[in-house]
Amino acid sequence: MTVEGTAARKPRRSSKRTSASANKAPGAPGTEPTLEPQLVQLLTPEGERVQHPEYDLDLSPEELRGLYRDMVLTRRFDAEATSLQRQGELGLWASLLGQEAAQIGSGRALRDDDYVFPTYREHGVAWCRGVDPANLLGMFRGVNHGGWDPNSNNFHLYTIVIGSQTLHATGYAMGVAKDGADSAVIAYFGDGASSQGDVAESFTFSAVYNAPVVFFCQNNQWAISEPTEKQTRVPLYQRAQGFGFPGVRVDGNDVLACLAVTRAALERARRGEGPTLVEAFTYRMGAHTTSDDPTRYRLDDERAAWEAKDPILRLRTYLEKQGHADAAYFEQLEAESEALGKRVREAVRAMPDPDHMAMFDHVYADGHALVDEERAQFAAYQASFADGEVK
Ligand SMILES: Cc1ncc(C[n+]2csc(CCOP(=O)(O)OP(=O)(O)O)c2C)c(N)n1
Ligand SMILES: [Mg+2]
Repeated sequence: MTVEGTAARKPRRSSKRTSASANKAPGAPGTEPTLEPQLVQLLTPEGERVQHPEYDLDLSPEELRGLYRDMVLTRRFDAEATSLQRQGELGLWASLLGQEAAQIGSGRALRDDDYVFPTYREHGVAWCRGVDPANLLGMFRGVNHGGWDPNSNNFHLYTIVIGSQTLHATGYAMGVAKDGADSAVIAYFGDGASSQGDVAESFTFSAVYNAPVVFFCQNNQWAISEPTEKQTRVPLYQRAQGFGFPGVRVDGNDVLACLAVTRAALERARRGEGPTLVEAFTYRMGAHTTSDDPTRYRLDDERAAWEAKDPILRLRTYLEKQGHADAAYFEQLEAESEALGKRVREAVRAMPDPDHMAMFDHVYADGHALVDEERAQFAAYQASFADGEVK
């Protein structure tokens, strides 16, 4: 694993972030003596296949095209959801733009019997688990509290309380180990979440109990308007070392590397060797959510620098150079993308409004006096509109 020693790091005095500072070469002017590590990479931004001494992958042309298709369709779905929010069909959307490789690579490393605990941005992982993309939109439209049965796809409901799902994953993984099963658990979280106490606690427990869990941190460089340098003085993957398990930083825009690294971490968990922290070094190309305006806090040239590392483009370049995909393939995929967008759009518009009182259901399995009181109050309020007038 690519774990490096930690060295003292001078605090940054300025809260101003310069362009792509997290990516500066070690020793570059304006950077502190740094620990910036090598990323695990198997496919460069230019679409060149490179070797790594520890991680390898031997995929057929069909499997490579499959990863490409997953990323393209996920991006198309995501763009449709953003448009639907702009058209007033969704209340909010959290885009995954730029993070397709991290999600598809890690998602395709999973076995069906593995269990996933996502945040609210894991639309690509949901796709890999077979969750109908249209079902992801119900919560963002405000018509349900989730939209899918977690047990059907071993894909938990989206979790908004930052970092809390890492504890759920750890507890679940401890249960898996007690059952003697050889499946693994993966918890997704962000760079911002890494500052949460819940995440530190889950690291402690999973390490001590040797739980079969992979912590997959998508370091997309921003937690809303806070840059990663406000979350940590060391590269995030190095946190694992202090808890007693390995950490590895992977090029989060390289779908092949994300697949290889996550696969190895899952295998390690299955062998009973405990947790791994994977830091997928990537970039949130869009806004935090549709309620956010990133031009208020980050520079255009930072985005431009990351655009050159686009996860989809580099795989397309590789497929074309290898002769694994021709123009007809790309045209057919384009048509499939458009059909997916249309299907999702129609499905969202057809979603029935829920019974207002349903929001009180399932808050507690066995009911609760406070929820009963609130239900009664709300019913009385609703009744005051009975003939269209407030009484
Ligand atoms: C416990 C908690 N605190 C604060 C928030 C508000 N909040 C929502 S998203 C977010 C930033 C999360 O950043 P990161 O973990 O990097 O994930 P990203 O959104 O970049 O994928 C915050 C602070 C929350 N949802 N839950
Ligand atoms: Mg983030």
